Amino acid sequence: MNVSWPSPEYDRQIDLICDKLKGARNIFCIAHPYADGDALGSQLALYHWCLSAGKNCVVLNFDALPEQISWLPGANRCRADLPEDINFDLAFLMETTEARRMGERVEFFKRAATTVHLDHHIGVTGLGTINILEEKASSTCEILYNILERTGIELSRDCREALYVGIMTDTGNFRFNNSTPRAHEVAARLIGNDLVVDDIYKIVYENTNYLRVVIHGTVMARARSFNDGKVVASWLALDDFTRTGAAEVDADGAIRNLSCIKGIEAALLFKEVEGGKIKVSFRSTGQVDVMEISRKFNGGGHRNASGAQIDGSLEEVMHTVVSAVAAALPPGEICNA
Ligand SMILES: [Mn+2]
Repeated sequence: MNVSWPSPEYDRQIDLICDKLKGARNIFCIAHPYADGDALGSQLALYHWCLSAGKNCVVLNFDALPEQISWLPGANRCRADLPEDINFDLAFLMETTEARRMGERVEFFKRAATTVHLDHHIGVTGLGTINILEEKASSTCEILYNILERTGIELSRDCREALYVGIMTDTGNFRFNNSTPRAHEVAARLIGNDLVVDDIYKIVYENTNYLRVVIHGTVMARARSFNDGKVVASWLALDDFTRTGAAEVDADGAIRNLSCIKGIEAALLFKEVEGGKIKVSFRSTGQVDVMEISRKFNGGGHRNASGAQIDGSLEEVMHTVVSAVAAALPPGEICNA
């Protein structure tokens, strides 16, 4: 059910889940593939609540955890199977917008007598016997906080830390529009007097590696400006990776250093990959619909962030794509690409 906080109906759903939690003996939880801070944070918060409440909780996860979140207390308790000899009273599905991405996870989910689906996206409805899908919540962790604090059991430090990391990462460290007063209020209560937020920030966001810094530096050093600074582009050749030893994944996020330049409309990063192909990342800061442009090159994405893979040399592809972006600039701009 799609309900909003605060409302009597929302309270009713929360109370219902609290009753199920208190009555349950064996609980398990599952989240979307390649867990992020919110998915894993909500699973581990539930795990730590269960520890405090004297309940058995299995945290299911089938993938390797990214370093930014694998340090969370309890992350080493994740497992890829459910014990066959246990009857589960209750299961939680955290954050599942696309059922087709879930594979066998949905089957696992249905193995409990009562199933609860929590999400702050309205994607698939009706997966659980109880569902709280609330778009106004900053994160799944914010919804889970509303439930756990209502149980009356004091939230342990580990539980609060997991919830905090979920809210922090989903709000981009409290920068995005979903950093609502409610998200801040919940974060304040989670911090209490014992979470050290700068330590958490550093381990999540300032835990980079040397090669990543080198490859991002190459992207920044090569930045070229077009159309009076409205378009900024940079590139990486195959040789940049062999020369430095950096992996392609190290270049992830490098386009952000370009898209935060004042006054630009679009940022582009061209990355040569094997077989004479160029991966292009597009970012728009406002009016240019980069999804539309990337579609012309058989790519896709969102209005403000998209990508495509194009055959050709770096030089040819850069020229073609920069021209296409220049042509899509708001009226009054001169194309000099
Ligand atoms: Mn989320």
